[in-house]
Amino acid sequence: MVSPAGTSRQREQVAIATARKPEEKADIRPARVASASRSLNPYVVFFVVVAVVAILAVIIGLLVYFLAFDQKSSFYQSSIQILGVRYSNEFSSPATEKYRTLSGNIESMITRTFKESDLKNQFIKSHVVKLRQSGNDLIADIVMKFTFTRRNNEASMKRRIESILHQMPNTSEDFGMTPIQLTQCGVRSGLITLSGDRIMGGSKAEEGDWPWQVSLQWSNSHRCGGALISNRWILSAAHCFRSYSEPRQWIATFGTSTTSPRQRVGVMRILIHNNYNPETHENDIALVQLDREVTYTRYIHRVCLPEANQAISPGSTAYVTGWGSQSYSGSTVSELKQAQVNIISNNICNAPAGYNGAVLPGMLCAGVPQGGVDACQGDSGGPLVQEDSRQHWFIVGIVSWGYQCGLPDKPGVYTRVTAYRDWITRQTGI
Ligand code: 4AZ
Repeated sequence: MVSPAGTSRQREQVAIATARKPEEKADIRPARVASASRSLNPYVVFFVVVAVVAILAVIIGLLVYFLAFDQKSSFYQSSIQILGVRYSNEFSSPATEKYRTLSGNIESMITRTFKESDLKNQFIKSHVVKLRQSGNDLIADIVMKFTFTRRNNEASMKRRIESILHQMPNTSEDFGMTPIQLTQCGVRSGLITLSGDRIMGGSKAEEGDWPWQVSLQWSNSHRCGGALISNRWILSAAHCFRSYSEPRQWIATFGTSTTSPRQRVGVMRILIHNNYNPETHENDIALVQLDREVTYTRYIHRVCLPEANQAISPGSTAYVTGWGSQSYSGSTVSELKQAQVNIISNNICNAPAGYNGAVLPGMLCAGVPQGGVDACQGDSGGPLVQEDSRQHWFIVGIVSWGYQCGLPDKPGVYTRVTAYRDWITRQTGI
């Protein structure tokens, strides 16, 4: 039996034991305090909190961006039958008044319908690409532009667009609708910042304003301009290739800078008009076939070709673009330039003080009465373009010749593209 007091030896042991206890406690306590302060290091805690907050912010930011702001443009093509309008030949060319009026009405009707629908915020615009005949009926091929966020499902958007189109008045069912890549000619994508400055000392062209402009380079140096008329063909001047007819030595570059172009494509074939006459400059036209298809972008795109019978009115505005010199015998420039000129009738251009009869029917004059605004050396082969009332750009001239540059009564002379429209079709099928 052990009494509470115990023996003296027991007491001694107890005394030793109790005497040791404070020491044991002293051993343990500092160790505990040390491990607690390591796990709660304020710097580590701060770092962890900041990292978690930053990761959460990035995740929330990405979610908001993808759900709300990551918009993309989509183009849809459809065909609608216009009820109550019979097809006639006057609808066959976009240049006719009837075509323009009806297209404008159809576009307004589509715009009104979508602006009153639940896609009013997504609808951007519509455009009639073609009016055509189906039996006695008139069919309008249309393209519509929408912006959707990426989370919008393509198939469901298509269904919503289709159902809205079906509600349109005076139209019959559409004939299937497909998302498309924009392939229209003569449409500009950049901001339109035209000015009337000359090429000689003139204004810099903005990216996307003249997306059909091509630089034709021989041994990697700019020689002539050209205009993209399809993803394989460039329209240019015959005189550019007179002494330089080997296609493999040529390349075509796209974009406004010749030193850092957006695309470079090799040349496969050069077709010079058989009746090109260097003395009279007659038939100064050539076609350049690329060795691969150029990729259309908002900065690289084809220009429209005019109809053979399309009227080019004297006095109307046109633009000429190129990397040519800014004074006669000057050097070419590396950034594309633009100049606004006016069409001059062949009669006026052939006056004795002018070219005195040297301007032939397959040619076209453009300039300004007082001179100073003109194409010049290095602009040759490049396009002279005009805009129609529906903001489509047509190539009406090819820079060909002139007496020096920018002199009064000596405007630029261009190959008249309408006169060669059928030749172009025969050579290219376009
Ligand atoms: C040339 O030599 C040239 N002013 C081009 C255009 C004009 C004159 C000369 C028109 O390439």
